Amino acid sequence: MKGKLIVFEGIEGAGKTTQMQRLIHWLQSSCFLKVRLVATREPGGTELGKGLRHLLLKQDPEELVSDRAELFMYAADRAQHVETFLKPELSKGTIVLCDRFTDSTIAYQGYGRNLNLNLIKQLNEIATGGLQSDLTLWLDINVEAGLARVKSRGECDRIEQADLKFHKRVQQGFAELAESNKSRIVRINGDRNEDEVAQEIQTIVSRKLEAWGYSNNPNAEK
Ligand code: T5A
Repeated sequence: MKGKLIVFEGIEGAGKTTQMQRLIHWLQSSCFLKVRLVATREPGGTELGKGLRHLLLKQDPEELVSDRAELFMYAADRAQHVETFLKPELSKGTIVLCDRFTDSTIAYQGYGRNLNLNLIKQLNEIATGGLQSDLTLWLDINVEAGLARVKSRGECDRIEQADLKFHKRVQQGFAELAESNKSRIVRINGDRNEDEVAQEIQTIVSRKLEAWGYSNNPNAEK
């Protein structure tokens, strides 16, 4: 793979979408990269995935989604995303910014829904064909604060409406993942204002890009 995969992770309302957009604008305006840059997300990074996202997040009091069905739908979304979007982009040398990836499944379906962690790791392996993020930015935020941010936007989706204990288990999942994957996952305190969080992300990402051989000189070739 010639490109790099940078993933944003965290609980509901952690600020991933906001910070990913800010990073894109900063990278584009700072002329850091002369290479192609794309943004995507899970679930919903492909046409098939958009349909799965709708099925996964809609509120339907008539039909409960079983935990295992939920797990397989996230895996199906990921398999399609990796095969038809992520791998082709990375093989072209693209820097891909992705809102959520494999750690979300471990945190939400593993810790949150209490499904078997080994089974989830195997499913992640099957869905990704072994593809891992090069850098994961974990926005760590107080659970109640994150849910309050989401609720202040209005209607909540099916997963946002799960009880507080569920979201606390998810948070614990991200904390344990970060602890055991220190070279890949970087913790960022998301309980600060947007500018402070964005500044730290820029510092981390620019150091990584330099370490990977990208130059912030607009005249330089990769
Ligand atoms: N899921 C996903 C699984 O269960 N398993 C999986 O394998 C995968 C891949 C995805 C759902 O699917 C689940 C997790 C999710 O429940 P989604 O809509 O993509 O659904 O959900 P989120 O990724 O959680 O999106 P959110 O929009 O809820 O959270 P974000 O993106 O972290 O937060 P953001 O940036 O939209 O900000 C939320 C609000 O807070 C404000 C923003 O303006 C916005 O209003 N905000 C701040 N306010 C104060 N201070 C700051 N620093 C702020 N930053 C943002």
